[in-house]
Amino acid sequence: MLILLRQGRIGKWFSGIGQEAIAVGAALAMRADEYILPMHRNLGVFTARKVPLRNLIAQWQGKVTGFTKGRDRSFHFGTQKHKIIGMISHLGPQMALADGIALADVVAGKEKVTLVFTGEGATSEGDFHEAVNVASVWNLPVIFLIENNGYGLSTPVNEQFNCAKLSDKAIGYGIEGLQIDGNNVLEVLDTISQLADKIRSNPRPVLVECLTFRMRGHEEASGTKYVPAGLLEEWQLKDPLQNFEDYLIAQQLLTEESIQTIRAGFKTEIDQQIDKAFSDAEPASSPEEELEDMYAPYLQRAVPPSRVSTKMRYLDAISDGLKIGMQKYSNLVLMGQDIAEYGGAFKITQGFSEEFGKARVRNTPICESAIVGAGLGLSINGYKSVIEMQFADFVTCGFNQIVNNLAKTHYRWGEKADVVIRMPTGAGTGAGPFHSQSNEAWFTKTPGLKIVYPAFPLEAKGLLLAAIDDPNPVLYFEHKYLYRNISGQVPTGYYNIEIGKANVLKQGTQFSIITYGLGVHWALAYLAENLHISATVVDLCSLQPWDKTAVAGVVKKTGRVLVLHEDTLSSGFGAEIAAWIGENCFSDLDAPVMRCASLDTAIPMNKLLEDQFLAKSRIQATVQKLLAY
Ligand SMILES: Cc1ncc(C[n+]2csc(CCOP(=O)(O)OP(=O)(O)O)c2C)c(N)n1
Ligand SMILES: [Mg+2]
Repeated sequence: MLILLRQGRIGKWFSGIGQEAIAVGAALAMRADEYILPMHRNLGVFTARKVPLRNLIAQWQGKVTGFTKGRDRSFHFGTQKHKIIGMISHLGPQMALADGIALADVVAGKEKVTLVFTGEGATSEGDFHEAVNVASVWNLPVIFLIENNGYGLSTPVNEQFNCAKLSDKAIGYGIEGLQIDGNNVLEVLDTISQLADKIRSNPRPVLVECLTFRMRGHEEASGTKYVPAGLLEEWQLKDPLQNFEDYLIAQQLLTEESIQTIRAGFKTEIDQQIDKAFSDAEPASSPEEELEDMYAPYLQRAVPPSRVSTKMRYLDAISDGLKIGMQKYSNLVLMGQDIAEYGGAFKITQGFSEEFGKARVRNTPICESAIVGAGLGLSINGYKSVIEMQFADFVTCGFNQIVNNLAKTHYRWGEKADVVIRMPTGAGTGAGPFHSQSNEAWFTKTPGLKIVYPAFPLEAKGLLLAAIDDPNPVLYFEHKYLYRNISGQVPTGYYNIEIGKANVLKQGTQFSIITYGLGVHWALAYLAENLHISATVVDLCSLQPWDKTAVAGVVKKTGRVLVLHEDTLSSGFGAEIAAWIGENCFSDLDAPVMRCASLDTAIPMNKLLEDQFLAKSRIQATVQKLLAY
C-alpha cells in the first residue's frame, strides 16, 4: 500500500502499521454474524473477515468493483455480507451506530455483541460520551475499543486529555473499563473473546483501551517530524508482527523457512489482486443514476383512506398514525426524551409505553446525536425507528448524524437509513429563539433526506404512515401551534399519503399562494377575511421531493405567485420555489414571483415582537404589491 501510495496509484489511505494486532485480534474474537465498526487504520478487520483484496484495492482506487461505485474513499463503506460498517470522516458518530445495532439485537432477544473502534483522539468528541453513556443506561452489549496510538494527527495525548488512563473514563459511565497491551495479538484476542462471551449473555457495554503506537504519519504525506526522538525506535522494539513471529518461532510453531513461504504466498496473492483491481473498470454512471442513488429504491403502495372518520385534533392524528405504525411494524422502535411514561413533551406518545412496552418506546438521555446515530444502527440491523426531537430547535445537536450519516449512507454504499425524525416546530406561542424556529431549510438543501410538513390532521396521519413505510430518512415537521388549534375529520385505520404531492386547497383567479405548514392557515384566514380577493392556495405538504407539477399548473392558470412561509426570508425554502418558477414558468408569469416570509432575525419571545417577526404580518402588503405590478 505504501508503494502504491507513493506512486500515486491509490487514493488516501491511513496506515495501521504498528497497530495490526488490535484490528486482527479483536476481529478474530468476534463471531462471523456479529457487527464490527472499524476506523480508518483497521485494515486488519477487513482482512480478518476475508473481504476480497481485489475489491478493497478497487475501493481505494474508486473503481466500480469497489464498495462505493467510486463515490467515497478509503475505509468509508460498509458491507452487510461481512457485517462490517465503515466510518464517516467525522470519526465519533460511528460509536452511536454500534448502540443501535446492539439495541436491535437486544430487542430481538439475540445474544450478540457489537464491536466498535475509535482512536483516542475521537474520544474527545461529544459523540464518544453520548454513545458510551447511552450504551450504559440501556445495557447494550457493545465493546468500545479505543486504540490509543499516542497521537491524533500531530497532537500528542497530553494535549488531548488529562486523565491517567482513557479506560478510567468507564468509571464515570458506570461500566467496566480496562487497559491492555494493544501490541500483543494474543492479549487482544483473549481479552475481547472473554468480554464478548460475558456480555452476550449478560448485556452491558465495556470500554477497552489498547495501548499502541502509530509508526507512520497520520497519512503518509504528513510525516512524523513532530514525534520526539527515540519514541519510534522504542516502539519499533514492540512491533506486534515481529514479536508474534518471534513467539511462534520460540514455540516451534513456525520456522524461518515457513515464514518465508507464507510471506511469498501473500506477496503473490496481493500482486495478483492489485493487477486485477487495476484492470477493473472506472465507474460509468450518469447524472440520473447518481441522483437516483441518493435514495433507497422504494415505491409506496397507495392505500386510500377509509370512508369512516373521526374528528381529531392535529396532535391526536399524529398520535393515531404513530400508534398504527407501531401496530403495523413489530420492528419499529420509538426513541425520544420523556416519551415513555410521561408521554412526550406534547403528549403524543401518551400510553404508548404501556401498550407497546418500554423496549420499543424508549426514553433517551439528552443526547440527540447518539439517538439519531442509534436510529441508523437500528436500521442497519433490520429495525425501523421514529425519533422525537423534543423541539425541532434541538436537532442542531444531532445535525451531523442527519446530514452526513442518514442522508449520505445510501449514496455511499447502498445501505438504507430507515429513520423518521419528528420535528415539533414553529412559532406562535411566544417561546423565543430556541423553541420556535422554522429550520426546514437546513435540511431541504441536503440531498438524501425526504421532508414532509403536513398542515392538517388528515395529512398529518397519512404522511406519518408514509414516512414510516419509506426506508429512507424522513424529517417529519409537525407544527406545535397546530397541535391543539386545528381539528378535522381523520379516516380511521391505516392509509397513506404520497410523499411529494401537493394539495390545491382553493381555486382563485388573481394569483396563487404557494405555502406549507402554518402558512397554509394564514393564507386561508387572509382570504376568508378578504373576500374580494380571489386566489388559489397550494399546500405543498412535502418539501423534498416537492410537487413541481402542481406548482407549474397553478402558475400557468393564475400568472402571479406569492410564496409564503413562516421561515425567515433569505435562503428560505421559498427562495428555491421562486427560483424554480422563474426558470421554468417564466412565460406564464405576469409579475415577478414574490416571497412573504419572516424577518431575517432570530425569533423573539415577546408576543408583539413575535407578531412583527412572522410573515403573517406582511401578507396584506405583499399581496397588494403583487396585484399592483
Ligand atoms: C470531526 C472531525 N474533526 C477533525 C477531523 C480531522 N482528523 C481526521 S483523523 C484525525 C485524528 C484522529 O485521531 P485518533 O482518533 O486518535 O485516530 P488515529 O488517526 O490516531 O488512528 C483528525 C484530527 C475529522 N476527520 N473529523
Ligand atoms: Mg490516535
